[in-house]
Formats: sequence, structure tokens, C-alpha cells
Amino acid sequence: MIHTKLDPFPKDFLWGSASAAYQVEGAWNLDGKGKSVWDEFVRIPNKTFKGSNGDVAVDHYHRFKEDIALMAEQGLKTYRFSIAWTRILPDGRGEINQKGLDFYSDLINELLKYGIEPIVTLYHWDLPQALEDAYGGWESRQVIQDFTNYAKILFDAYSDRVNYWVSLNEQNVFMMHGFLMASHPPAVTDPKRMYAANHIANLANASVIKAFRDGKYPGKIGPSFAMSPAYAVDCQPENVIATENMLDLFTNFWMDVYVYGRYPKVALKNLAKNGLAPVFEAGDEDLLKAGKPDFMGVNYYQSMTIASNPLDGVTMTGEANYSGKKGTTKEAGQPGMYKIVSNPYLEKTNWDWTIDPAGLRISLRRISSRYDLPILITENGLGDFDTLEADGQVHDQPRIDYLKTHCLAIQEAITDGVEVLGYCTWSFTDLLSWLNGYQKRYGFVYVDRDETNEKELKRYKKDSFNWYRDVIRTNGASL
Ligand code: BGP
Repeated sequence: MIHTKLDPFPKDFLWGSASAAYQVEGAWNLDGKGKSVWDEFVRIPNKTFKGSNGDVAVDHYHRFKEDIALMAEQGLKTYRFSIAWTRILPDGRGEINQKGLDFYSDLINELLKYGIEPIVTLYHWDLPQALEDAYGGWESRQVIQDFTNYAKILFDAYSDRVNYWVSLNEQNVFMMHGFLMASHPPAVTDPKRMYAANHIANLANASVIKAFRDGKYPGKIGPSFAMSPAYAVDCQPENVIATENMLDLFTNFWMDVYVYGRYPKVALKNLAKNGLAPVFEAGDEDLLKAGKPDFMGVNYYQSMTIASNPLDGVTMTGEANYSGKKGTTKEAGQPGMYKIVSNPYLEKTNWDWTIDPAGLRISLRRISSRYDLPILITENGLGDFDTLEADGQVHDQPRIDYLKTHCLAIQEAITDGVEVLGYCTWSFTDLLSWLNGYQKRYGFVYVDRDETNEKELKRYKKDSFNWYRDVIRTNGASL
């Protein structure tokens, strides 16, 4: 559809920005916090860019008031952040750490002081190490109860002030990186273990949503899915079939479970044939069906272009462009199913991620048509090298261009008929990129530090800060 005039953004549209505990907080071992799997993983040599870690990160733990004052100055309507499970329950279960509960309570109050709506992510990858040690974390069904108990503590403590909850952040990413590509903890390469752990994560996600419903907490809850819409490289039918493989096994595979409580048939048959299908126990089906979310959270960065891949073709390795040296990404895929190829129509970032605003519109349309749920865009942004000028300015025009075109794509999707609740950019301040260190920046606010030197962690507003302030102030009319 080509629109001659775009509908305005809804009046109560949630213009926001997002972060995750491990990537901003620092204070990794303070005030009773337990260790997470990331606290351990970053200490294994050669796992992260230049051995970077989140020990200090951007020190949001101590500077959240300064950061939230900047959010208020920009006019943010919402801020999405995650809670570190190990601050609340240092061992993942058992004794509650009051100081952890207080920290997030203070943070929520500080946001509300300025009328900023908190969106709370329950889990953004920092599993308690104690649970990994005790029973293998996501590989044991015990985690379902522990995750649910943890979530209930948060619902009880904060649901008087929090209206939006994200259950799991990017289950598809932490499962594939953790169990297939060995690039996240627990750094395993074993598809059978991945599908088994993933099934348990599905049950945990559903269990938490069910607990939210059973507890009659006010507000809305849903998972955030890392959405990369798949395009066939051309109209050769084999490439179109490969794209269908990608969709069923790597997109619908997660979202169908969230919404319908079942895996796509084609995916399940394929897994069963290869001895990889997850084992269903009594009660699983009912639990999955009881976990329907209120909204679909969407993290969108790029689209993917797909071609067929022979049985002896390329595999999914943990190798990728983590350096920012353009053009270093190698082809990857699943033999016999699909491979990801370059799209000649799209520009790419320095980390070889395609820049494709239309892909966001396509994602919103596909999700809305297939699931008929409102959508909360929980992440979108441009990772770039930014330069702090001598006068303290940061001219991040590429970020402005990226965000502007993506906002317009959202407006087009809204005009198409998609219900979009809000838009969180990634990220508000610069922060630690899990595998790319501190040089891959996403924020509206520059934080002066690098992998080797924390410096003073001083904050500087980038050009994009003012640009987004105007977008919010005009509810998108300035775009
Ligand atoms: C998403 C994660 C975020 C964030 C973002 C950017 O997958 O949910 O935590 O890191 O991607 O990715 P990267 O830091 O790899 O550039």
C-alpha cells in the first residue's frame, strides 16, 4: 500500500528507550548481589570483545538519578529496563535481598516522579549462576518454578506502580547463542540440548504469564521476540521454500508457542525426524496454552535474506562481525534448510547488520496478521562508532537517519492498521554490547569510557538526543 497521508501516532503512544541490567548497571558484586552466568562468562578468555565486561558498565546503579533526569529532559514517556534476578535473589531462589528490591523500587519511583512509565523486563539473560551450578539452569524443569517465584516477588513488590512487564527478552537469541553457537553462556553447541532447554524456557514463560493472570495483577505482560523478517533472495521456488523453513523453524517457532501454545507442525516434524524434538510431559500443553500474552514485544534491528542451503552447506557458527570491520560477516545457515545471504538492495552498518526500515513495517504487519495482538516495540536502534568532539558534542546523524526512517515505517504500519502501543529505542545511554564491548554505541547519551578505561563515565547529549526530544514533543509530527 502506498499511503498519500499517514495516520497520526495514537495520543497515548509510548515513546521510550530501553536498556538491560547487565549492560548498564555495573555494581556487579555490591549490596548483596549474587553472580549471574554473565558475571562468570565474561571472565573466560576470548569470549567478549577485548575481554570487556559489565563489572562497572556505565555505572547506572549509582547514577540512575542523573540518567533519569536526562530522560525527563528529553521527555521520554516510557523507559524499559530489566531487573537483575541476582539482586533480588542472590542464589536465584530462597532468601530475598532487600537491598536489591529497594534499588528497583527507588528506580521506579524516580521514573514516576517525572511521569515516565516503567516497562520492566523480568529476564534479560543474566541467569543466577547458582541455578546453573545447581541444576543446569534452563536445562532443568526446576527453573520453571524458580523463575515463577522470582517473578511473583516482583509482581507483588511493584505491580502497584508498573503497568507493563516483559517476561523473557529474546528467547530465540539467548537459546541460539547459548546452545547452538556457544557465544553466550552456557556456551554449548548441541541442537538437542537447545530444543530441550528452549521448551523449558517456553514453559517458564507461560508459567510466569499464568501466575500474573492467576494473581489478578493489573497491567499487561508479554515476551520480547528478536524479529528479523525473512525475505527470499529471489523467486526461485527453492529459495522460497528455504524462506518458509526459516519462518517455521526460526520465527513462528517461538511466537506460535507464545500465542497459540503449540509449535508449527512443519518444524516439529522436522525436529522429530532428526531426533531433536522437545519432550512433552503431561500438563505441558495446557500450561503453554495458559500463557497467552497481552502484547507481542518486538525487538527489531534488521531483516534477513534467505537462499537454499545444500545438505553439506554452511552452518550456524558463533563467528560473526564483533569488531565493526565492515564486510567481515561470513555466510551462515542450517544445512539442508536455509542460509542467510546478502541483500543487494540494503545498506549495512559497520557490524554488517542490514538497515531496513521497511523490514520493521513488514514485521509489524506479519505479527499483527498472524497473532492479532497489539505490539510493543521494545528495541530498535543503530550500533555505531560515535565521536566525542573536543567541544563535547556528538554528531550522530546516521543514528538520526536510522531512527527517523524506522519511526516513519511504524507510522506506515499504524496507517496500514497495526496496533502499536509504543516504541523503545535501544538505548538511552551508551552501554555494554554483550559481545562487542563499548565501541558499538547505541545511546542518545554518550558515555565516555572504553573497553580498557572507565574514565569518569561522563554523560554527553548527542545530536539524536534533541532530535528525539522533538519527535516526542510533537508526538511524531516532526518526523
Ligand atoms: C538485542 C539485545 C540487547 C542489545 C541489542 C543490540 O539482541 O536484547 O541486549 O544488546 O540486541 O545488540 P548488540 O549489542 O549485539 O549490538
